[in-house]
Amino acid sequence: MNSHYFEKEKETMNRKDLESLQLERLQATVKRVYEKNSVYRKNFEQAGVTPQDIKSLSDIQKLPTINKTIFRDTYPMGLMCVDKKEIVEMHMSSGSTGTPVVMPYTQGDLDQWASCMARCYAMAGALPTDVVQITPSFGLFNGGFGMYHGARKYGLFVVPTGAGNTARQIKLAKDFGTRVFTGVVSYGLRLIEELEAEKTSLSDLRIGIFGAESFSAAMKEKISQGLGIEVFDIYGMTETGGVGTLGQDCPAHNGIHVWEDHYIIEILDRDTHTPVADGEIGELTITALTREALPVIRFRTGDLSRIISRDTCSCGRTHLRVDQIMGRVDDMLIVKGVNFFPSQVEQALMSIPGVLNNYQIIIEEVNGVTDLRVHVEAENGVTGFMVEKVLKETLGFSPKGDIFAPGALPRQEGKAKRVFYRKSDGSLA
Ligand code: DLL
Repeated sequence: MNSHYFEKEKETMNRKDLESLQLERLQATVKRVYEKNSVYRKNFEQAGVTPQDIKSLSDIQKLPTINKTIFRDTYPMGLMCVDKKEIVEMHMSSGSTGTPVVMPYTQGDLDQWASCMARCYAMAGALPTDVVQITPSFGLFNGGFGMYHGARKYGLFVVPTGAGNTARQIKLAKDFGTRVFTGVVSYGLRLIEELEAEKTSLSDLRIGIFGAESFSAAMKEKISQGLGIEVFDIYGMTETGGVGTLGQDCPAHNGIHVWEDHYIIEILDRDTHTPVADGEIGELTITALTREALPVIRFRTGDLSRIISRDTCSCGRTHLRVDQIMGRVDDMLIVKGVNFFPSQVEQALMSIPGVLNNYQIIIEEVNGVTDLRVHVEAENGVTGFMVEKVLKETLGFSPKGDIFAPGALPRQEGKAKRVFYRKSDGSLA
């Protein structure tokens, strides 16, 4: 398979060399955080481990894991491992639990971010001469700026529209010949809606790079069909340094390549925090190997996935592949004794012909029992019964299904909220 690369030598490095590079970088990073940051040092001391104990890659398991809590406890920059004068930029997310997470960047960190992101553009087939339209917001959210830094490094012509004003996005895409479109997943859906309303299409568009939200295979297919383009699933988060730092799927579309020369990825059992076998689902846990200002060490992301393969991919890349993100440790829903993730509901809904892209999953109390109701936009002819039947096959119980006309459900800017709880006054929260 033909693939474009930004850093071919690193992206196709053989596994043995990749692993020795990882070990060398792991040892250096662990030593640095231990020496430079008292929070990290205390954490290591409590676990009874010192940098000298890291002699092989599997010794990473001796190190303590962390999660978002440590960011909250050390807000705003207590986890930083460099002097403040070295910081040139910061991004921040409130995270799904509302915990503020701050990521400071040195110039070296911005270069690392841009290189990871440039690899993603190249992997998606973008050419350095292409026009890229960047629609995630530019601000504290890392999406806009990350895609910008990477596009500049790769040499793309940037149309930095930021979020919203879809009619203007379409006009600019036509006027400037946008070939690569980037956004949060739900914005891909919004773009399709607006193109349909205007009865028009984007003839130059070829590549869509989307992420930041639950991204089922069915949703990916809808965006790909709706825009007539190849769609890529990009992954990253504030704590690892932003969009694209972790990786993306390649043209083989068989999992997300994780940039292993920059990050070590482990999949841990969500309860015991011990490694699970390849192929098993668990919590993605990340160690940053090349970040300067704030390298995370064994950061439990809360995202659930599994390792698909460590073998060389048909695209030529050797970096391992993980499955699309299946949900979050903390967003599992339990209704009528059944555990499930919102992404399973999405996948089931999207399999019904005529069902459109906007939906709400509503958890409500009916006669003192927790129940599930799904609101979904659909074309004429789709009935609530059809929705209930498909959901019953997926979940094993019958939720209520309500059909709404196209455009009737509320829209949000940025990441879409899909799960709601019905309050006692009937409103949704
Ligand atoms: O959402 C970074 C990003 C921006 C990724 C634009 C892709 C595109 P945060 O706001 O820190 O950063 O949120 C990170 O979003 O832990 C996942 O739960 C979720 N997420 C990110 N990418 C994907 C994806 C950005 N491709 C959190 N599929 C992560 C599913 C994703 N979930």
